[in-house]
Amino acid sequence: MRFTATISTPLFVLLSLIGVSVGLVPRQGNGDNNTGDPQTSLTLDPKVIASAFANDGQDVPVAGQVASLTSTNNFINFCLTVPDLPITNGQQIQSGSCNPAPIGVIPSTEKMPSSKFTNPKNGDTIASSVDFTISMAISNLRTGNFVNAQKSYFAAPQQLDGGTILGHSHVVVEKLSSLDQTTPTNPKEFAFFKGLNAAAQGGVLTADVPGGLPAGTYRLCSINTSSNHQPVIVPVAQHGALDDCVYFTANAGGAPATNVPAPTNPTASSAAPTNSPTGGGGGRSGGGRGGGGRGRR
Ligand SMILES: [Cu+2]
Repeated sequence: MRFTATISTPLFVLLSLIGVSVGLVPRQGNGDNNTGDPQTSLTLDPKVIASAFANDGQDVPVAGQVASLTSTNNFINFCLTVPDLPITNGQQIQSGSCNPAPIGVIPSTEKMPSSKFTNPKNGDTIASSVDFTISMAISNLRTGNFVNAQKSYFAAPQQLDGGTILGHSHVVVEKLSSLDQTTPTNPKEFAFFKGLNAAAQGGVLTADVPGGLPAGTYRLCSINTSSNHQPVIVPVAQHGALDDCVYFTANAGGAPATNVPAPTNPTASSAAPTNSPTGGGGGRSGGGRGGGGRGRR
């Protein structure tokens, strides 16, 4: 770069001191796109513009359908429209934020994730306050991939490996008033939560629940996500559920839930504290057992 070479040392030092990087001196035209790395360029490459975003969709009206927001620049500056909100910036901001990362890579319909709990199964009754292991069969998710949940939450697009979404799962247990409860639950409250950081063994993910659960009725659901903890995204609107939920009871007379072996990966739990997939929250609410490490991850 001749420009750089001709800058005198004192000038270069001055530029550095005032925070001007020679590399960031604006270039004219589209030089960035021709010579620079498009993954570091601040210029939108026309090749990735989704031209259909300019259409609000109302040219094909459907009763009750609302107009889409439109954009001719992939919404790259969208968060400027909500100036009162901070940029998510990799954090789990409880008061709300605006996230600028694109959705990313979407698999084919042949690779849509699905999961099903194998323990407890729907309708099971397990022994209350006794250790048990949640297990869940999962397909079409390259598990074991999770990023730092405190620094990189929603901080990168969904990615695939060999056509399969890279990611991990989580399980959450919510206490219900009864198995046939019809009122919505409060997502801020749960009896147990765990990020399943380890890769599936034989297609099955597991989570130990030390001490088990107090007597009661519960809903157990999966949260299948990409590496950056965002819910998995699939190519079509009409698809089967990408997650599972089962309903079960814990009571003193319940059968010990021992129909699955203990996890074979001893790091499944120990990996979590510093890489807590969904971090905060904590399981201190809901089931009454709260606090402690349970639910923290
Ligand atoms: Cu996660």
